[in-house]
Amino acid sequence: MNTLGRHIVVEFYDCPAEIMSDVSLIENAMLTAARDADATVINSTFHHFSPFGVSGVVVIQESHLAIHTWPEYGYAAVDVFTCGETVNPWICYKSLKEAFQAGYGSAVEMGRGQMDILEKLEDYVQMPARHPESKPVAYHKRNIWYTERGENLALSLRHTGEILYKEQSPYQKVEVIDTFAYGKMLTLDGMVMTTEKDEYVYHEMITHVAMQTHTAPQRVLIIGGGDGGAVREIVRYESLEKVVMVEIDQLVIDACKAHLPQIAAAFDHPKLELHVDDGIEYVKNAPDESFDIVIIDSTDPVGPAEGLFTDEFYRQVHRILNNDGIMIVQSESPRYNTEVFQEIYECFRGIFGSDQVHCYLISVPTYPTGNWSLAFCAKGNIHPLRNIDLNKIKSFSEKEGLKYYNEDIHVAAFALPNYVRNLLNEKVSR
Ligand code: SPD
Repeated sequence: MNTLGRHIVVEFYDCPAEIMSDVSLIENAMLTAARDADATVINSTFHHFSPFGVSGVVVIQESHLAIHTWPEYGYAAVDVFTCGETVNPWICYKSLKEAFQAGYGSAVEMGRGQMDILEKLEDYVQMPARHPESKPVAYHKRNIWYTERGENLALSLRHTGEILYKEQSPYQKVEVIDTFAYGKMLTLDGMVMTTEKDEYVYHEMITHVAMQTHTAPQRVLIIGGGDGGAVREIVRYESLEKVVMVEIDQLVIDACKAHLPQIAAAFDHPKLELHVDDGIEYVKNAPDESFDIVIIDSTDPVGPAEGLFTDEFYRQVHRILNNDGIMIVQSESPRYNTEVFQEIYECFRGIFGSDQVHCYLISVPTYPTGNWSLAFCAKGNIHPLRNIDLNKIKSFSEKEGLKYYNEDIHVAAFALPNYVRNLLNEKVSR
């Protein structure tokens, strides 16, 4: 066949799901396939669409290799297009079938650009050659993206392609990847939990707002928070007698100790009592009025954290709080998780009383929409804006060298835009 190029359209079936969702492995396999066929790689772009598959393209001097995977079906759709005499696309087919451990594969070949019917444009003399044989390629630019994908919105971060930690625990998939914009990042079941560069916003705000409002917190309980960021903030307080942390997943702790040591910085602190256990059970069995502050630093309400977003659980937390106790809950995004957001505030009010529940906002760029909320629920009459000493907060923030929390932020965080007030049906009474 006398054609400009050869295009093979390939199906790979029965591939292991772990391979079909491993963006680094797939990128490497595609690059190896290109090189096996003696193609010259120009660049590559790969995306991992967590929780689904991988898509990517390797641009070669002789055209391209492209892939889309469906891990849930063990399936990959691949196409390999090569121009010129030197590169045989079937070498790529063989190489990829092996790398993907495909049970079976099939392919059809099309000749592209039938020379018999193509006519060279006489007046197009300036056009550069499509694939100048001799031009050396200086470098191969990798472009690998991690994407947390929701139903209608996705957040992508470019990363190095090195997966620093990847384990399936009995509860979830735990990964640490190295992103260019936000440093090392912990993900659980494909959802971003924390990153080196913006973690301080969340961890300072989930802890200090309550710690500064309470007069002298001595006993603090953290449910979840396995990365250690909340503990690191709590142990800054001299009044603290003990902080109990109950994290269900040992692998989250291991991954963070190994790869995010500046977040997991206080696991050896003498005031920390660490339980690798189910937080729901721990709270159910804890004595009445045994904590000053309880912090629910959970994942989103899917998977192991689902039971933490229930009326029954919050009632138990209310029971174990001292009379002037405070519960802080990561309460999702009012913009993104609107339904859950409304439901849990309704629930908090039913348990703590309408005037005892206050929503405050933080800005976490690596969470969907960046617009995140925390709930301040007081068992007694403590109020996050009336019971604070701004000078004390100022000097604490300065002494500790905090990066986000200060006396102005404490107050400003409780200012809610109208759309959030409306979601909460908030009657403004300050
Ligand atoms: N969608 C992300 C919500 C994550 C909240 N918890 C993060 C844990 C950080 N310690």
